[in-house]
Amino acid sequence: MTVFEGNFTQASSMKFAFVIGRFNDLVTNKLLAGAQDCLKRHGVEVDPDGTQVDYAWVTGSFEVPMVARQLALSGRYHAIICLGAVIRGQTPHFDFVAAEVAKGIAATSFQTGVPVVFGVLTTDSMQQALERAGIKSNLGWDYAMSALEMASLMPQILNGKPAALGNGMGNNQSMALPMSSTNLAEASSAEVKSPEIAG
Ligand code: INI
Repeated sequence: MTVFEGNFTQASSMKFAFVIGRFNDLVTNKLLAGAQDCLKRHGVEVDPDGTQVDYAWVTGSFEVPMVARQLALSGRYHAIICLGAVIRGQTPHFDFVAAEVAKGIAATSFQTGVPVVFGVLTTDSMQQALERAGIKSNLGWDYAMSALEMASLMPQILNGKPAALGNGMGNNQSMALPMSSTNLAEASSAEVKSPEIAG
């Protein structure tokens, strides 16, 4: 039988998109820097003027899934990395934003077949968020690693060929995109459910 496993060796032939929330950008800018560092050290040209990585800034985490979905439906990317920071305040607002962004990102990935990384911190304080965005470690790096691995895995699964036999590389040495015409059609016609509104 077959073992499918993502690797990190073909990053220079892949395309990625970031969706980044401006809300708490003290944190999200640091997550972005960590993720860019990881991609760069795996051979990805992260310059926005280059051909490998696009960047979409949105107002806050709540808006992230909508833009991630459109990017996924474009069929242009091997993986999409969503970055946000939802920090608990004095009201239940945190719970609504955190729940919707998590559900929305999961639905986007599930419906489109494009790996969409959940790089949204949900913390009780700014201190906790900063600790995870550079002070102690930078989870941005881990989110980029997840994108690289999943971007390598999905074409193998679609082609039914594990990496050793041919991992989505065509004759032109560019990595096959994960979005098949079938899941593109299904995803674009999928019912879009409105977020739940607090009663
Ligand atoms: N957006 C965040 O990304 N993080 C937060 O902590 C946050 N809080 O707590 O309010 C937040 N709110 C904004 C939200 O994402 C939307 O941008 C806004 O509601 C407009 O739709």
